[in-house]
Amino acid sequence: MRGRHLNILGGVFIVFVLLAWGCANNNNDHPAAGPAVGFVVTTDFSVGNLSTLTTTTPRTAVTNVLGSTGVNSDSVIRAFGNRVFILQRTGANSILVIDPNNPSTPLANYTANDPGANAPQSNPQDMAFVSSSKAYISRYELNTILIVNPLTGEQFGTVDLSQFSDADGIVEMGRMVIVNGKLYVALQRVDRNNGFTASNDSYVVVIDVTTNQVVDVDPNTPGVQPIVLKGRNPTDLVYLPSSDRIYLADTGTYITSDAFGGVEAVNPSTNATEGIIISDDTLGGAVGAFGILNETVAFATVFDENFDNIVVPFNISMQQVGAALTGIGPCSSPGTCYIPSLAFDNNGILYVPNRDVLNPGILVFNPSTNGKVEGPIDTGLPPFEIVFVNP
Ligand SMILES: [Ca+2]
Repeated sequence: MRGRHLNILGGVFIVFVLLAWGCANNNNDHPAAGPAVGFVVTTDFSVGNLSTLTTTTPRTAVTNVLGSTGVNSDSVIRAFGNRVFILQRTGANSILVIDPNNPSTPLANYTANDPGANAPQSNPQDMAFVSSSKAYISRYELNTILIVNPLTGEQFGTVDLSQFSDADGIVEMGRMVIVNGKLYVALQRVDRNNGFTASNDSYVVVIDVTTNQVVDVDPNTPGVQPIVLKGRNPTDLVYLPSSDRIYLADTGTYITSDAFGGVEAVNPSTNATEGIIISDDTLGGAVGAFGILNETVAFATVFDENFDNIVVPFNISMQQVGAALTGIGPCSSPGTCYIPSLAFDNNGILYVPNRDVLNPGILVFNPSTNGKVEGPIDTGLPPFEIVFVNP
């Protein structure tokens, strides 16, 4: 990817970068065996809604579950236990709590902003769940992580990360995961005064979920150190228990010839990065979102030379990349194929939300053959992100 796309796409590009945050493949994206149901947040970037999707052939969607109320057009979706959480980001700054057995009537809709009528917009990005009564919410416009009861929105204070900000004063926190009692938070540290460019080191900050204190990953150096990533601009993050590694999708600068993009591995047992294990050059372009099932079955969205998303399989053990999935395109016109996230259901089947302008819908792939099983499945508005829960 060349830097010229930054200029050509201008503000659209920035919106895409901000929207590209969400991805359903967190540590809770493949639930235990059972009749899982998919919950898809949809949007045309003007209005948003929720669809449900069955997970057995023929898969069928129930669209616009939230009726005329809908959701904020910039929303992502998470699941924990038997609840679904819709993070309404720019403009709404709130969390919608959904009962999978009665999704049309949300259980709660609470603010992700600080208390007070004049509190600034927080732009919630991700939730990490300690329990059904404690969760963390990362907030892109602030330097503090919010601690809440995820079901009610009761606030329990914040964790201040402002010491890790870059020159523009904001850390740009995004994806999070909890591993062995520690919360790992990706800080993009992009330069928001220059088009959100990845001109600084990006960090992963470690927080003890018992004390809510930042962990010093380098006690031999004065001060409190984060994990300094080798790559930049992490936009997705997945923890794999079998390898005990956190994998980060370093989108980098979109210029693949530099050293800042690809799949980076962090060891949570040592709180050290192992660097980029598969570069964006090898992937075929800047990486966007992950779907990682295990060390041999993994997929990434990649921006091709037209800034269209393709999906490539990769093998973490072998550090190899396979041929891009077929059956997704062709794009209706260059630059219109956008795949914001990837996810697996409880049977290890891959779901690809394809936002192509002419033919949007959920595409379903079997990772054992990489062949398309079904799709595009109409989700009403174009799909953005999907999670699976056992109602
Ligand atoms: Ca910044």
